[in-house]
Amino acid sequence: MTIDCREIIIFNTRKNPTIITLNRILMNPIITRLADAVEAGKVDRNSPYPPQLKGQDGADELAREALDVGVSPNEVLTSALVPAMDRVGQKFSENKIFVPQMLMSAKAMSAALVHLKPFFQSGDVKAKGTFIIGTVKGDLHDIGKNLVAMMVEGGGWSIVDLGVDVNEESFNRAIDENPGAVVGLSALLTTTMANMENIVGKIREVHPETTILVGGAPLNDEFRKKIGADFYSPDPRGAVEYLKKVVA
Ligand code: B1M
Repeated sequence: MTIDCREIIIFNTRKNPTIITLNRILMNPIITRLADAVEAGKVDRNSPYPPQLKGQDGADELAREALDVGVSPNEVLTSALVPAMDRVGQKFSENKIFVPQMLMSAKAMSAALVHLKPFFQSGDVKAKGTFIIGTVKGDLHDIGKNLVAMMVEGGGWSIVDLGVDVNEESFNRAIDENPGAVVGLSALLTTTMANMENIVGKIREVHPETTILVGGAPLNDEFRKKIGADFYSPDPRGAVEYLKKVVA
């Protein structure tokens, strides 16, 4: 059986999710090109890596182009950038790529995120409160943390971004300097989940009233309960929704 684009659109109206995804890819080849650029670690046209893509557009130009032709920022994120990083992680697990390649993909994703940032920021007055965020001690992964910060800022919060590899003293100092702030901790490694537990404990000792939100791929709600944090969100949207309830 052959399928052409029209048949795919007909399936699409019947809300078959697989076909909708296929349809999107067909309708927006830019999404596929962007995902490929991130997976290959091609940051921008001038970047020499990878040599086989020399002179071609990278994540920087392709993300801009995708938005310019009307692909929604959310689509750019969920259909191109996040799946590309998942494939990078998969290849790393299979020893098909190594840390330097993973780092180049992260740089490419960050270059694309620069273009998404204005769309995730509403321009609201930052009046809802202060959100302190950091990736916990021992952990250098910052893309998920940056996305959460971007979207929470878009939800009307002032952000204090402590960066990566953040210890308990830095979190507690930031709370001293921003009384009443909500704190968000990110961890991407199973090994740094233990550091997260320790940091939450130390924050609770010094600032027992602080609302603490945790997230990151290896976490779940059971772990959140075990370490005594207030909320676990698997994604930035959940964090934003929770924060709305905090100020309600
Ligand atoms: Co690393 N790494 N990495 N890495 N890396 C992972 C996480 C891994 C799963 C890859 C794999 O093996 N398949 C694996 C962890 C295994 C484990 O412990 N379970 C791994 C490893 C092993 C390592 C090293 C140990 C490798 C080594 O050196 N041998 C090393 C550790 C360094 C360190 O931190 N001390 C390492 C290093 C790196 C780079 C530096 C090269 C680079 C990070 C660069 C950077 O961040 N600037 C890197 C990358 C890029 C990855 C993968 C491929 C992609 C991570 C990412 O950015 N994803 C990752 C594999 C994967 O995730 N599939 C992998 C995209 C991002 C949007 O998703 O970060 O999950 P994520 O964030 C999500 C949610 O988790 C959530 O929202 C985000 C958006 O949906 N979220 C929150 C995150 N924080 C939140 C906080 C919240 C709420 C939601 O509230 C506060």
